[in-house]
Amino acid sequence: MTIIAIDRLAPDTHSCCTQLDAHGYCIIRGAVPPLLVERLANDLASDFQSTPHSTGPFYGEKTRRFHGLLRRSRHIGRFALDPLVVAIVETFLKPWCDTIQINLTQAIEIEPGGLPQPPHRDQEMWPVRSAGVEYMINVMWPFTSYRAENGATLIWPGSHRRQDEIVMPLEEAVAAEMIPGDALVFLGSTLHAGGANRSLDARRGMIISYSLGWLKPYELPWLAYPPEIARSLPRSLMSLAGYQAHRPNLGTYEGRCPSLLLSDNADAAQGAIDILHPEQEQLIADYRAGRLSPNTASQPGDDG
Ligand SMILES: O=C(O)CCC(=O)C(=O)O
Ligand SMILES: [Fe+2]
Repeated sequence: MTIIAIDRLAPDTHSCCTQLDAHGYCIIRGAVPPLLVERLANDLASDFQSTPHSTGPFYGEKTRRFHGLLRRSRHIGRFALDPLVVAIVETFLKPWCDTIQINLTQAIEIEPGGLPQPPHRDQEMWPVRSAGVEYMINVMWPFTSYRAENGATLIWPGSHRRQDEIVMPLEEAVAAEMIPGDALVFLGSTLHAGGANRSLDARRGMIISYSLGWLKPYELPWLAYPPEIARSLPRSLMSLAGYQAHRPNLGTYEGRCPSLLLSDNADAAQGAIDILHPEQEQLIADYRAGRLSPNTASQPGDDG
């Protein structure tokens, strides 16, 4: 099967989303300049060196992984906030949330001899499933070339439509072959795995994933980026990484939007402030005005 790729030179959210919807993944060729990937990879090189091997059958013994990438390189914003990626993510997730959030930033190295990862769907980390709802979107950014022989991510096209199948035949998988600058986007419901590295060189890259803004994220952003660090990072990034309440009143600090921790007067005593949808405010107003009573459940087709 051919790999479903899109050329960034003609960025088009609609065609990326169409491919994601049809196949569960797409590759954006030339999403960012390779030089930028090189700069980012250079910033992270010493972290790769100092990070011990992962432990456990999922992560894989011959891999190294580290997180909190938003604080490790000033180049990361160009990746995390890529307009095409954000538009794609919002198209899939915004029907189910007010705001999206960063679920995870993870650098991954698969060393020579690394075994294939067990196939999985990343959104299985949340023990709920609602038909047609995507909980997260993944973006894999390669730092080295990704080839079938060095462990390129394996994707099972169409697996997002076959969620009852825990595994699918290996022959149906494709290796997402890429070069630095490309980006592999795939749904949280798409079956995938890191491949086996049968080459002599390490395969390096990073995943930035995004989820519904009200879900518990994989990586706790307030620990990865405590306020004293968050204050030194771009606001737009920190909004995506936990410093933004989600209506109604979710993910707050002292009853307020946690973005207050990014300001200078963060320590001043402040009262709680509701963060509600207009419909919720209206419902409360209706209740107070006596327009709601226990026996007046609205009927389908009612106007109000
Ligand atoms: O390394 C890869 O290609 C995929 C990694 C992955 O899917 C995971 O760790 O959840
Ligand atoms: Fe995964």
